[in-house]
Amino acid sequence: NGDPTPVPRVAVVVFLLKGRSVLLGRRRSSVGNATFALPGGHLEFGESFEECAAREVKEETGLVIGSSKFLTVTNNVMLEQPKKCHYVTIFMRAMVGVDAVEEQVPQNLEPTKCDGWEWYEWDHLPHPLFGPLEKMVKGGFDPFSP
Ligand code: 8DG
Ligand code: MG
Ligand code: MG
Repeated sequence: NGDPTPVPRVAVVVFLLKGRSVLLGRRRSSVGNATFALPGGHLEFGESFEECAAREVKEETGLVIGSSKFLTVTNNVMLEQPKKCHYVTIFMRAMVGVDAVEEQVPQNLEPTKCDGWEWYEWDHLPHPLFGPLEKMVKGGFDPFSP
């Protein structure tokens, strides 16, 4: 396509945990369309991972997270997508109802990018999951473990 030379980008995504559930939304995107993914987006110039996590969660779901912690990072080369891309993805974890306002309800603030946010039990995840997330789940990654 007519894009300039592609480069890897940095994404920050958030495992929002509530009990044994995690918040997922079905994507509307040229990358991972119709797959279930975490809230998150691109790291902006000058941001910390924590700032990016809080901003993206707020922009996409309206939820306010008090703080978040770094979990892991993965390298995601997605050349089979309609839009080829390469992301270094930072995974953060945050709780809702613990260090933030209790029982906040997620809103779908970007309906052109997402079908809506729902809590899913970790042991009964929906599918298909977005590739980078699928890879972690298959590898046995557990966002609940300390
Ligand atoms: P922005 O303009 O708000 O910064 O970007 P966005 O529209 O929110 O970007 P995004 O596609 O939601 O996230 C950026 C990239 O992060 C995405 O294209 C690929 C990577 N990514 C993963 N795993 C996940 C995930 O579980 N959820 C989200 N949202 N992005 C993910 O590698
Ligand atoms: Mg975003
Ligand atoms: Mg996003």
